[in-house]
Amino acid sequence: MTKAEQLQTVAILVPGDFNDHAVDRINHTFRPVPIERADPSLVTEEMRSKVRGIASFAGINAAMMDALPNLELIASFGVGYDSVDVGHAAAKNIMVTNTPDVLTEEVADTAIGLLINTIRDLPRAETWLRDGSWVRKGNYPLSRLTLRGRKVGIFGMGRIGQAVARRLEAFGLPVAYHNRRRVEGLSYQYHPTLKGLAEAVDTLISVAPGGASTEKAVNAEILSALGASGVFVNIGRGSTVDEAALAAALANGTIAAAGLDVFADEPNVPKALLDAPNTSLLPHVGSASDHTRRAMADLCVDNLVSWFTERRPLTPVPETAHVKAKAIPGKV
Ligand code: NAP
Ligand code: 8YV
Repeated sequence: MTKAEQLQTVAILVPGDFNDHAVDRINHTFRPVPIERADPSLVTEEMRSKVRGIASFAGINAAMMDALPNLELIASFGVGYDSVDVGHAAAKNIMVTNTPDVLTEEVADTAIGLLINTIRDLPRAETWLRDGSWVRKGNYPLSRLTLRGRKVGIFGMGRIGQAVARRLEAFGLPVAYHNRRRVEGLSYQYHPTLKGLAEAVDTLISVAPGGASTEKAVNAEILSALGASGVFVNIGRGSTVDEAALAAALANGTIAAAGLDVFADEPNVPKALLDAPNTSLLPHVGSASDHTRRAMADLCVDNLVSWFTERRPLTPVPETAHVKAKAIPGKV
């Protein structure tokens, strides 16, 4: 058998409604195994004995990994992988890959769009034009807020955070940041605590990953430190925010406005945030262009191809970078 013929025998589980381009490539390269969702109760005996890889948007928990004893690789679609139990994967010698870099500039563009929508009220101004208010009532009211004179803090100065910061430099705005560690070679002001950052700026952009270490990190104390002219933008993960505290801060004037692309329980958005006049909301579209989703799909599938031909991943997550592929005699 040629390598390509051998690859067509490798069973890859594809939960739910996956990216079309990724599905196309998996169908042509591997033996695709669709499943309604990543739920161990839906795993058949056939899947249990055959599946060696998963390509997934969705979270993969420990029970799902345990239901697939021959699982070698989880190729996660997206850079954030908080919904995959990577600790369990590492303990079971299962490799996890993600799709960094190829989406960085797109997500940074979206963050800037959301920031401007939030501050200058552009979505509501467009509605004013479209619903005839411009003709009936006259000019749209002046925006209460402006980007001019703002100081911006970035929570999560990684790949995307730095791409956002580069854009803000071009806007003439000073940038500071908080990470657990200072980033070598960056001249932006570093704050060792999120509270210190929030006190020093009036505009906080979160690009931090989800997970235990950031759970509800943006809470009432941080919002109060941001202050009454404060604007909060979240393009990272919804779990990093205490949404009840955010809704209260928006309602009582603790901060001025918020722009959110991500939510704690997607696609459900708390009514208080939907109803607030000072929010700008997007349905998790940070990377959602054909161009960028295709690049993510290619990297997701290239990880599968590399693992099952070269026996190494292209973009492993740090927690499983040490995992080595087992040699399977006579097989890819
Ligand atoms: P990255 O390069 O790994 O950057 C993450 C940054 O967050 C790092 O600088 C890291 O620095 C910091 N960080 C991590 N845990 C922290 C903690 N507990 N406290 C403070 N800082 C912490 O990742 P990226 O490629 O920029 O992506 C960032 C996140 O954006 C993803 O994980 C994902 O959740 C989100 N995202 C959203 C969309 C969207 O559509 N809205 C699209 C893509 C990505 P330290 O390790 O030094 O703390
Ligand atoms: C995707 C994202 O929408 O990469 C991420 O972490 O949040 C987005 O790019 C998501 O991963 C699709 O599943």
